[in-house]
Amino acid sequence: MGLLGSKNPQTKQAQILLLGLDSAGKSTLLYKLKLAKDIITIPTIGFNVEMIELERSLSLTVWDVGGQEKMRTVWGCYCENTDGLVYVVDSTDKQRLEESRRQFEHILKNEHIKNVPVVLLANKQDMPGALTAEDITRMFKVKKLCSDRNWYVQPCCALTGDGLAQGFRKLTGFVKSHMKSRGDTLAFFKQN
Ligand SMILES: Nc1nc2c(ncn2[C@@H]2O[C@H](COP(=O)(O)OP(=O)(O)OP(=O)(O)O)[C@@H](O)[C@H]2O)c(=O)[nH]1
Ligand SMILES: [Mg+2]
Repeated sequence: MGLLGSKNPQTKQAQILLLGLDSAGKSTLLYKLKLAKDIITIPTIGFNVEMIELERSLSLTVWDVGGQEKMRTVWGCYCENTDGLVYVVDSTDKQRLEESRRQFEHILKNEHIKNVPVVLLANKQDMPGALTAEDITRMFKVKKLCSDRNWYVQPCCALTGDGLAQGFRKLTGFVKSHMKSRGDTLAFFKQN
């Protein structure tokens, strides 16, 4: 699984939390990114964790936590030390969109992920009638909820992989500047 870290000593490590309701497509997209393969998933009870290196300078340890109702109660336990949040939405599941939005709003209030950058993945874009990234941005009130942090909404399809690398690259950029500004603040406090 490669959790021991990158071979390159210059590579920084970031902890990424991957959340969203059950069946949003979290595990499918994680393994599509990791293995470039289609896998048949089963609902995640507990979590999966994988290391993904999209660029040499930053390695992402991605925590994919199950999204079933009983699992959502423990999402908060995974927030400590998180450097970036990826929130996956099933863009075809209009019935549970409000539930997904409420869970998103709730997790953003966790003090451990205050100011942590967010990428929302508007997944299942291959399906007819899927809501667009613009629809999800508006319906999730992302501008308002994420006014204290960097955010981006990326349309994607976990089955084909379309949009996944773009979404994670955007996150990587955000995470780097977040880690840098946090490092600068720590350095400031150490000096003063
Ligand atoms: N059509 C389509 N189906 C998808 C896509 N992504 C995932 N799926 C399907 O959605 C179902 C659920 O996917 P998972 O990856 O297991 O969902 P999950 O978010 O990990 O769910 P939990 O582990 O229960 O939280 C599977 O049948 C996937 O094949 C997509 O982009 N398009
Ligand atoms: Mg899963």
